[in-house]
Amino acid sequence: MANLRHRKNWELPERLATPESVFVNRRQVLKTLGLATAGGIGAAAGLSLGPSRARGAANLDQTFKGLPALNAPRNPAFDLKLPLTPEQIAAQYNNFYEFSTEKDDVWMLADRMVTKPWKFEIAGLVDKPAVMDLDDLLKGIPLEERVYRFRCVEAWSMVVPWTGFPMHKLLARVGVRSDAKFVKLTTFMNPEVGIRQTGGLFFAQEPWPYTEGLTIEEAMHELTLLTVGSYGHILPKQHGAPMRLITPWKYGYKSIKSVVKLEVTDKQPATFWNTIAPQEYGFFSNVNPNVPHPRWSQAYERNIATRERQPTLLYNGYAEQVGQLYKRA
Ligand SMILES: Nc1nc2c(c(=O)[nH]1)N[C@H]1C(S)=C(S)[C@@H](COP(=O)(O)O)O[C@H]1N2
Ligand SMILES: [Mo]
Repeated sequence: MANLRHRKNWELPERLATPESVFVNRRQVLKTLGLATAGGIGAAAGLSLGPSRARGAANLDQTFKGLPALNAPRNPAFDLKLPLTPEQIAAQYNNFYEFSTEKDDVWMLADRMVTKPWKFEIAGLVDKPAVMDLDDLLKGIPLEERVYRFRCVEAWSMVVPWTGFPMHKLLARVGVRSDAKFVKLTTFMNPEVGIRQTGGLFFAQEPWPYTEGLTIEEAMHELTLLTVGSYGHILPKQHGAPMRLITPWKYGYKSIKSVVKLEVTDKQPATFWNTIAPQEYGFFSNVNPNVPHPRWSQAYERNIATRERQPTLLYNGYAEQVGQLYKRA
């Protein structure tokens, strides 16, 4: 199997779901083309894709230290008594396939994203559809900090203080119509920025832009957080600036980054991972230790900071809050 360079043996990447025929190791390809250099992906991408694409953060600290503070009060109802994952660990261990399939390259490559100004669209079955600047949208919505567990389907986990607001506040503002059944979220689409969105070359079958979805009941749930910050400041780009979703009881891929559109619909939306491999990545994707992924167990997870192996909790520890969403009458 190729592409194991950065992988610890306990990591089981989502990308292995990609059909073998379209899965090509990037470094291997660059090497074959004679483009891999000691400079790593920054240099390699620059050489292979043109000089403007060589630009990217050169220093991890610069990507998250000194970002504007948010000063939002921590909500005591969501203050876990768990050690936080140190920011410098979370900031260099990212899944953001618009930029790279390598977790430790994302912080460099996401630097090219321009996140201000940021146009945001609200569409579909709402009383007040709108296209507006994200800053205007955020006016008048109070922000709060919440410490949440985060669990990727690859069986790694972390604990992060996010800053944001529950999605139901925005939905109440725009007025959800009575025929609404789902919410669909979409990430930006711009292959000049998200250099893996080209759809041509190696990954033609990936359904860009990245999309995700929730039932309207899930979208209205108190835990569902539209997130604009982490660790007390605005979101670093690698975590999905300027605004992403966090649904802490679901596998991480539901927590879509750098969202440009929210659409209320009456049909279950197609989603990125569910389209690639529906048998592996269900629409609901609730964390459940008793439902193994077809290719690995979900009974345990590994904390990315402490490296401790711990039992997976039903709904990632949020069963009390979300359990009733999934009870059949
Ligand atoms: N647009 C977009 N959102 C995304 C992804 C992605 O590739 N693109 N990856 C998802 C996955 S698989 C995970 S585990 C989390 C990772 O979030 P983090 O890098 O902030 O820890 O983002 C999710 N949101
Ligand atoms: Mo993930």
